[in-house]
Amino acid sequence: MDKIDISTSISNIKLSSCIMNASGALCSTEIELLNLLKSSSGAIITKSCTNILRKGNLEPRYFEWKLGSINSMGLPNLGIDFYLYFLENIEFKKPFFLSISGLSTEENLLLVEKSNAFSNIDALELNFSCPNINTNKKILGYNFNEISNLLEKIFEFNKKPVGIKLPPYFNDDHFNKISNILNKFPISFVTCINSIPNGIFIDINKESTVIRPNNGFGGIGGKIIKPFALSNVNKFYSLLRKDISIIGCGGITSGKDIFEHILCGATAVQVGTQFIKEGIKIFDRLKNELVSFIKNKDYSSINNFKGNLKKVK
Ligand code: RRO
Repeated sequence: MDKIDISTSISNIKLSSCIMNASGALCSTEIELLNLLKSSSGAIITKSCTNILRKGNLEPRYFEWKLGSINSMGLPNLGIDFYLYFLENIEFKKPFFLSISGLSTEENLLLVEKSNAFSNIDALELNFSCPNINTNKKILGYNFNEISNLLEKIFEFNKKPVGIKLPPYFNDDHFNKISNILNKFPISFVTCINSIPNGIFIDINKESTVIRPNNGFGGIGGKIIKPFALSNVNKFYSLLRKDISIIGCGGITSGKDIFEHILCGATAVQVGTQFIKEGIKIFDRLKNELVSFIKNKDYSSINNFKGNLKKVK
């Protein structure tokens, strides 16, 4: 049997498989992270963290149905020190990404500074797109001036590979503006997309919302958001510098979905809702499905078709 190569690299970080978890999905506690370390995911990313532990929003705060999920978790996490020290006495062989989500410029700078002192952290994913915090304020990813100022400050001292978790964008003006900013900084990757903000899901029997926080409004993930994830991956593939990798995230439930993300330009993919639904065995299943799909297409590596999406003429 010919070997199908689904390994990939982001900056100089090598992933044996291009499939990993999405931040927020079963990656908050020691047990969850140890499970991921043992799994066949190509890398691991943590739940977005803040400087101090947060309990998050009141429950119920997560709900899933056939086509997707809605959440308003409110950034529950164990605090950055837990994620930094958790790795200290553990032998591990795969890349470890730390997701950070400070609630102010000062906090973000502190989180970047702290993580720079830990050689076990391979890369940072700056979460600029949490839909459930300060819902009366703009999501950072939609505040272009603030992003520019924050990145300016971070790159005055940061030495780690940095990526940005972006919210979904829906018009060319936004795609162009954010791309122009990101292209000015030595970032290694973007991850797109975070959940689509301010959705609502209704329990028809109870005639009620299904999550408690924020009057039932929350971020939408899962199958239903795939067309928007793919469009964002593909737009950024054409607009960003070629040395900026794209991690596709949104709507992945099968090997075919991963193929589509890579065809749009993704270098790796993250799985959130379906990982929560299916558990840790998902990484073996997706890997097998992707390898079979690639083989049937007569390709031998993800690089044979990455970014080759054809457009109807
Ligand atoms: O914790 C959350 O409410 C949350 C975060 Br930080 C995020 O980035 N995306 C999301 O859907 N939920």
